[in-house]
Amino acid sequence: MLLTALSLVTYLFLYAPIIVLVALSFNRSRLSASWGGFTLDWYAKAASNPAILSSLRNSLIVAFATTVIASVAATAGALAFHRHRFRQRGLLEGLITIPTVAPEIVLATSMLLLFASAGLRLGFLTIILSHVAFTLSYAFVVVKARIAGFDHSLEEAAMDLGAGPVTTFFKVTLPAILPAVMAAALLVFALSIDDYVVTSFVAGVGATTLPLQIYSMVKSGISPEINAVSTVLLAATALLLFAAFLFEQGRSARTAALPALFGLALLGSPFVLAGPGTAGSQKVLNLYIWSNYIAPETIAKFEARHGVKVQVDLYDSNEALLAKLQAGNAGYDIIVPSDYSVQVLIAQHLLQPLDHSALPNMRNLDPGFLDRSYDHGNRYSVPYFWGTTGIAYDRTKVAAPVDSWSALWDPRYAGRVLMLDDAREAFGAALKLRGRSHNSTDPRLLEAARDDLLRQKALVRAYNSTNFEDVLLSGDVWLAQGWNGQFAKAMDENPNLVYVIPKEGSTLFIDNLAIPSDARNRELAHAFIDFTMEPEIAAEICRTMKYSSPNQAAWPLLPEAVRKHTAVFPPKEVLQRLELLEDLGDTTVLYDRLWTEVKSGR
Ligand code: N2P
Repeated sequence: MLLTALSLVTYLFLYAPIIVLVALSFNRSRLSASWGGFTLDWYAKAASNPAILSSLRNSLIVAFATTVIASVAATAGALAFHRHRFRQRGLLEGLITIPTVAPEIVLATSMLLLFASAGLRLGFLTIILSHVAFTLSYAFVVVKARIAGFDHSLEEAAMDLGAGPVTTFFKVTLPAILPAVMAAALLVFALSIDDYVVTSFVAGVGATTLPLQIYSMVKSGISPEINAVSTVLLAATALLLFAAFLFEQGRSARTAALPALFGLALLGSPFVLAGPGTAGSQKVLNLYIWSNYIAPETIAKFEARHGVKVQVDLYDSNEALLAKLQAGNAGYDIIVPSDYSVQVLIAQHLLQPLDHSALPNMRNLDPGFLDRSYDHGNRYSVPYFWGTTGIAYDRTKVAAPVDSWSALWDPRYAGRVLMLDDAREAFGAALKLRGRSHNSTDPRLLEAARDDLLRQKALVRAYNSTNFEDVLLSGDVWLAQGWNGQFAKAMDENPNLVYVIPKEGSTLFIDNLAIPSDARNRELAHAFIDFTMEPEIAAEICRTMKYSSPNQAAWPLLPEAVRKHTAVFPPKEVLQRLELLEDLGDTTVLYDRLWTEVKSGR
């Protein structure tokens, strides 16, 4: 009795999340909290989403290539071990299987390092190579187990009767071990199609696979569309693995192939639904930009005008951007570094000089944002957005008006505080509260700031630089450190939200468009930069994202509500309290270390 109950609970524990996911994929309501009736709409929507389709296509290309290479290699290897006795056989066999137990994150890091040092550009090739590397061992184990009982004398008999080695292989050996090879192939396919960790390291641009696409969509909120895609992926992998199991059990090829065919058909079905014309060989501009920094409609305008495709990848911190570029071969054509990161990238020769003659719309920019210390003469960068870091709070929940960073350390708000997941901004707040500059480099002072942040941690509900404004809107937190544009949007949704720049001062940021030194589409990149500086486009970008526009020709085109929004364009006296973050050189390492201590400490 007890045992039955325990097993029930265990199964529920294992499968409840999946059941919820599948159920929600059929939920008419967008909100996961309420059931709005049955619908297949989310499946239709997912099947007509070009980003999902192209990532699925990429995943299928990778999985097929990986399957062929890994199965052939694993079969050859397994046969070799089966046939020949040689010294160190046990050791060598062990070495092949180690990747099945090695931590995936280690495999991922080492592949990335290897590719970077070999100068390989990240893309399809690197994904396929890595997938082969980690699936090969699984395939080897499966084939080897199955051919253990394979009788060598059959091959000898065939040879004796005059068959050459090739004929013997195809007429005798292969048919005998085929079930094992099929089982291995299906396993490899299933492993490859849903891999995230390794792929995220070695993907580069233009080769986004389905799992990467799903994750990047989740970052901007879980939509039922994702539930639908995940359900399809889940069903397809389950069918493939079931087929692999049947092959391994030695069921007839027909029985075993059936679920496999169903699984593959499921993965192919979106293309049938979407009809022809989704594939294309257009030119692609690879844009790496902050999340919440450009609207799809703006991208669509550029694509239509130039007949190109813009592939957008998102990040949420300068450190993530720098890491990606420093790893090399990222393949982006345009990036959007903040002030101090422009300085770092120039020093490391990771940017290429801009051709000002291809950027006539630069004349629309407010000269106050040009020729700044991080890039004199704007040789490498042009301002795209500027903005502020501040605190937004819900005045129905936070009684006293907030005017200081100390509010984020106030025990009354325990569990209701959100901080940016950003070393420079979090330390910036702590340093300002101590009356010091957020560009301080004194180790003693920084350690004190770390202790402040550790103390604050008991009150912090979340560190979040992605959708901090949503967390505030949902009521999960009452006060949040964050960037002005997303807060300005949230304030339009909830008039009880207030945005303040603390009296101790805060960050002014200027985020810039720049072209990495290894960018391939130099000309198109310039066209894009110039496009964003057209008055109408700059106005659209500012109106939709609510970060502050450095484009003075766009200001008259902005709706009054945006022009007068104090969170978007702060008054002069507030501006005086702001300063830019600067590149701190060697001290950056110290910030990294202390920030890790804050995040991992208690
Ligand atoms: C957009 C973040 C604003 C950029 N999500 C801060 N430099």
